[in-house]
Formats: sequence, structure tokens, C-alpha cells
Amino acid sequence: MPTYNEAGNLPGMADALMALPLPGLRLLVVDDSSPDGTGDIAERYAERHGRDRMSVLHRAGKEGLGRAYADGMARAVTDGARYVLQMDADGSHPVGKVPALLGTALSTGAAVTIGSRYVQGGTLSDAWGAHRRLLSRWANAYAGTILGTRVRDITGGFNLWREDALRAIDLASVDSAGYSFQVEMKYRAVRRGFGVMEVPIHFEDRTIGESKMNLMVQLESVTMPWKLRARARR
Ligand SMILES: Nc1nc2c(ncn2[C@@H]2O[C@H](COP(=O)(O)OP(=O)(O)OP(=O)(O)O)[C@@H](O)[C@H]2O)c(=O)[nH]1
Ligand SMILES: [Mg+2]
Repeated sequence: MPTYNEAGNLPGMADALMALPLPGLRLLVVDDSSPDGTGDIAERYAERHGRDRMSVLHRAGKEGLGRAYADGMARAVTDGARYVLQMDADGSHPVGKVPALLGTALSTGAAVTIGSRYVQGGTLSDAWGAHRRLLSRWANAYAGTILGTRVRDITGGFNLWREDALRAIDLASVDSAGYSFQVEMKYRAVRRGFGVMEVPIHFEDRTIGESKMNLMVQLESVTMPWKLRARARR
């Protein structure tokens, strides 16, 4: 779970995850020295829940969620995780769906299980107006068409990865700094022949704290699918 200024969200997320009926679940928070003290709060919660169940990776400064995710996933695999779930801290991704993602991965053998807004049963926050819905749909279709994948929610950030898929993807060489990370990772997995399943989720809007989306991140998302396609052709 990457965090940057999520002091208002992290406590609730950590408590909810630790209360799930999944005794093997470990939480790794990857904090980029948040000025609001999220890293210290994460340490306190790790103490409370037990260091064997929760830990914190502190990074020196804000490098974007893609870098934070790549680092955190690499750490989780090194530490022996069999499955790694990526999940935002802002409350957009439903904690209650975590067991369903794992259940689907285990029962189907999928290497990548996507918490998907865009399969039958997937829903978006009522707070999303027509413009935002269209933009998200369009971003998905844009990346999917350029890359020729049939993944329905290729831009989503609530995904469960089997450990061998993460090893095969070579996290150290992932390019994306921002949220095109989601697209790049799935494309890499599909290209390597790993099976993908999508489980419907309800996507909630963040209610506490601020979005870290900015123009640079958006530009990267526009150019990245072309880069990935060109590289694949080479
Ligand atoms: N460690 C770290 N985490 C980050 C960074 N940027 C964003 N995050 C975290 O990544 C998650 C997603 O960030 P958001 O700002 O919600 O971005 P988003 O979900 O694409 O955008 P919204 O739809 O506006 O919420 C949150 O948990 C953030 O705290 C970063 O540079 N470093
Ligand atoms: Mg968000």
C-alpha cells in the first residue's frame, strides 16, 4: 500500500485489513516521507498490530506511486509472499473484496486477479459525474486498443499478483513513475502469457485527503502505451 499524505486514511485502512479473516495477510506500507506524518502513523500501527503482520518501507522522497509500488512489491516477494495485493490507501478500493480476489486467484489459477470496475457487476462511485466516467472509460479503451489487450480494467490499481508473475515481470525495469504503472504491469504480464481474471468491485471516491494526480502523471499515461508497444515490437 503506497502512501503519500494519507494520515486521515491509513488508520482505518490498516485496522480494516488486519481484521480480515486471512491469518496469512501481511500489510506493507510504502511511504515516501509524507510531510503529514503518515510514515510515523504507519509505524505506530505496525507496533499495535505486530511487526510480524504489518511493516513500513520508508523511502526518501516522493517519486510517484509507480516507483513506490515496484519497490513494495519487490520487498514483499523477497520477504516470501506468495501473492501480492496492490491497493491504494485512499479508500477507493474495497477492503471487503480482498478475500474474493484471493479466492478467485486460488480457484482459477490466475496469475493476475484484477479488482475490476469494468466487468459485469462492477460499479463506480455516485460522486463520479459524466465527465469523469467518460474519461476513465476512454483511458481504458485508449490503452487497451493501442496495446491490443482484452483486459477490461487495465488502468485499475486494485490487483492481486502471484509471486512468480511479479518475478517474471522484472520490477526493477518497470518504466512508469505514475499511474501508467497499472497499464505497464498488466501489459507485461499478458505478454508473458500469464492468465488474468477480473472480479467486479465497487470503486469509491476518496473522501479524505487530496489526489496526487497531476499533469505530468497524465501525460505519462498518454505516451506510455505507445512506448510499450514500440518496445514490444523491437
Ligand atoms: N509512496 C507513494 N505513494 C503515492 C505517491 N503518489 C500517490 N501515492 C499513493 O497512491 C495511492 C493512489 O493515489 P491517488 O492520489 O489516490 O491517485 P489516484 O487514485 O490515481 O487518483 P484519484 O482518483 O484522484 O484518487 C494513494 O494511496 C496515494 O497515497 C507517491 O509518490 N509515493
Ligand atoms: Mg485514489
